Amino acid sequence: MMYYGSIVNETDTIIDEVTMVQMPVGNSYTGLDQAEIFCHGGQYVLKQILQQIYKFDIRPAEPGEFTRRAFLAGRIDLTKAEAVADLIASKTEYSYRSARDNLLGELSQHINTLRDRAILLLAEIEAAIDYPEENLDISEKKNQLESIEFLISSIKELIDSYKSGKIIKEGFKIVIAGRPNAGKSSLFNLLLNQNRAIVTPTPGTTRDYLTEWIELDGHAVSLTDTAGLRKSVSAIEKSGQFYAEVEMKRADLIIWMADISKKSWKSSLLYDLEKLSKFGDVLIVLNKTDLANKTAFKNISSAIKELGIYGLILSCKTRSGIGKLKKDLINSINKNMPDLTDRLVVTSERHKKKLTNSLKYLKNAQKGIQSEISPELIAFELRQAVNKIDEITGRIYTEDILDNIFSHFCIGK
Ligand SMILES: Nc1nc2c(ncn2[C@@H]2O[C@H](COP(=O)(O)OP(=O)(O)OP(=O)(O)O)[C@@H](O)[C@H]2O)c(=O)[nH]1
Ligand SMILES: [Mg+2]
Repeated sequence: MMYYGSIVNETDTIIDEVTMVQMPVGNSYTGLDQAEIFCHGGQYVLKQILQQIYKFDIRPAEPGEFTRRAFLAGRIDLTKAEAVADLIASKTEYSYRSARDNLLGELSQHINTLRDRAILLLAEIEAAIDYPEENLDISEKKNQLESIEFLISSIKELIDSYKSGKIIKEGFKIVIAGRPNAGKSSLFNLLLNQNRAIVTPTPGTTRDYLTEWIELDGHAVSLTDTAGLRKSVSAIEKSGQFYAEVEMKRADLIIWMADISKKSWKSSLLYDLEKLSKFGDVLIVLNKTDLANKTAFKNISSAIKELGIYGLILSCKTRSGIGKLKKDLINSINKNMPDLTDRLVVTSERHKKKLTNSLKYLKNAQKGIQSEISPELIAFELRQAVNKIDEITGRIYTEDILDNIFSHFCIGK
């Protein structure tokens, strides 16, 4: 019910004309008795109304407290509460869709189905504890193994989906790296369509790393320009290089740029390729090809063959190769993002951790069933697996878990 009226101070002077809505237990966001006042915006009006309200036993909400109360009142489970924050933070169609689906309960439904299955199995195994004289027959053992295999593969599938889930939530991370002066900042600016990073002919221009968001084919991409990597440099540059390597480790894809106008580019690249093997996906880009004449160009092609690499030929100066580069980047993103239309994707690192823990216990239980160890021990492992699942939906929680989750919310949510 919406009411119209005024808010008055202690001397009955009207502070503001307002509307107010009252939401009873069970019909509010928090699930508790709740009221909302709609006053005119403006700092001073708000301050005066709050002053009146604080005279009662009322205080401002902590970050995420409304959602936390909704969880504690049993209106939503923890995955739905977390989805509220994800929905607010979502930047792209994909991240919006996955947050919305989780808010509507897709993840909790799926998790609860798995939980029911695990509880059923647990009950069967516990029954064997009560009747130790009865031996497990072969078909029972087969059924139990089938159940646990189903649970293991379902949970593995969820864990695997986090690779795409992380990209959905945090964007696809591309890091441009290479030796000094290779043209990294030039490429960064080109992809950004903006002169964001300083470009000069002096090697070692970029000292810090720079990150900006771009959109490629509807995907949110975070693009990072880094300091050139080389030996014997100043302390500032060394620090820049340290962060360059940290960023490279976190990248979903590294664009490694080589400057083919340097005489020794081939041997340098050969050396660098070995160092790059410890990182994930790398796209080798051969830059400054505008400086190569016909013979030099042939040499590049034969060098690519010799090194056994896929080298993208580029000139930041003439922009030749940029279209191809963008296509390659989009392919690389799509490779990491399978068709998500009808798939459940885990986007939360917390959920992934709990699932990984649960999987560990399920595997122990599986071994236990296979080797027919005492049912008490199998039941113990299985119960632990269920507990970990319950921590995802919040059937089991501690104040610490809640503090951690809700501290990331903003005030008023
Ligand atoms: N001819 C030619 N020059 C280029 C090309 N790309 C970059 N340059 C020039 O190469 C120099 C270095 O370019 P940057 O983009 O600053 O290189 P960087 O890799 O960021 O260098 P550091 O930050 O020092 O590691 C500048 O003078 C650029 O104008 C290219 O495709 N062709
Ligand atoms: Mg630079």
